[in-house]
Amino acid sequence: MSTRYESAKEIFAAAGVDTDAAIAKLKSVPVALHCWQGDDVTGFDQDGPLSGGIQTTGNYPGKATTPEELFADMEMVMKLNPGTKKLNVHACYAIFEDGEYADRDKLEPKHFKKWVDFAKANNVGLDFNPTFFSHPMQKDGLTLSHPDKEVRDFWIEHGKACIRISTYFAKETGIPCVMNIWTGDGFKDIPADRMGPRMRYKDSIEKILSETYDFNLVKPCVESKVFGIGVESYTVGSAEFTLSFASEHKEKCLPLMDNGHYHPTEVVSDKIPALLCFFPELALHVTRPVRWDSDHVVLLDDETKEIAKEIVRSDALDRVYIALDFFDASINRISAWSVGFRSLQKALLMALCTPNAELKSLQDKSSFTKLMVMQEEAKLLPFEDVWAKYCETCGVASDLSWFDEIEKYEKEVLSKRI
Ligand code: RNT
Ligand code: ZN
Repeated sequence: MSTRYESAKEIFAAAGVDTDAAIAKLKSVPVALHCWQGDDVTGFDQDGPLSGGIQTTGNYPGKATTPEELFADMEMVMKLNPGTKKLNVHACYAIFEDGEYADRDKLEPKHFKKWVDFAKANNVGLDFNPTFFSHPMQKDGLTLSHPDKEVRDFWIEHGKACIRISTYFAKETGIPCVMNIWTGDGFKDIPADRMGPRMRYKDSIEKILSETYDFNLVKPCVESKVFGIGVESYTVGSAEFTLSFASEHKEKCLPLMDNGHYHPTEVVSDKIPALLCFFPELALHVTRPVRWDSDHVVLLDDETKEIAKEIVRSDALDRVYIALDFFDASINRISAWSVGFRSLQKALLMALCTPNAELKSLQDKSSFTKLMVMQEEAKLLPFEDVWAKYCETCGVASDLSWFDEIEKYEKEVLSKRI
């Protein structure tokens, strides 16, 4: 294996790429692993179905139904896959002990102490999300933009509680906590007033952000969306709304782009360098939309590679917070997590192993013929050997034995769950 790597290293070096440096760099880049792939976005704070503009499909056996099961599954994913991880937790994953319960507006750091213990035990940071869905106070499909002040106030209190919990996460782990605000607020059919809900949404998010926090520790984000299931005609937090909001509040929040949330021919890869011209930092949800925001498992497809390339070429690995966001309930969930995590790692490593400086200089010289030739040539560089080396240095399998472990775990653990 190492002879193969030595040979690949020479080939890359001849193309102007230092593969050792690429491997070392990737190890310093955290990617957030979303807890909600483990249980189809169910959470622990309520018994109802997933509702409010998102949907999982599939009924594969073995999903986690308790915190202990979810922790065990996530530990397995972290162990099997290379790279630096962060855990991404939703507020509906609060862990209540001894029969206590707190509604979303009353959540406290103590309800997430087990998550902190789990993160510390695995030496990873934590990201957080208020949960504005799957709850009876989401009325008529609306939360922060509802015309009724009582509804809005409930969700504003939830948002503020989540900022306090995010501060707790950042202080406990010593790693900044990205806190993403996404709501499914919108209408199934044609609205009579498009601006009113947006003005209320703006005011509500501003009220949430009036909670005191240190922007070095807590990074609130606003995520846009084009449409949701059951809210096909109008989304309050549209792309223009969200981007304008983030731009007006640059000193206290970031824009977050989910690549399933745009019209089908728009690409987030192109939006990354556009936003980097104006925002010091931004956040991403990497997903795979199939015809709509279907949240399929991330693969090593063209757009995933382009997203990684744009971050690397913009020299923005420390300005872009990368998180995964998909939930497939039709296949083994640990495998889904692993394929998604590995795909993004591969895309980032490929981007770091691309002769970006040379390609850029061809563009700047307007040598477009050679640029096309070189870009095509770069696709055939022996990346597989660099990936194998990266996996080896991270202490994980680069061959399919990681999947053997998942099959074993399915047989011994998952299949015994009811
Ligand atoms: C939904 C958004 C949002 C959620 C998570 C669970 O369309 O992408 O980010 O997927 O908050
Ligand atoms: Zn998302």
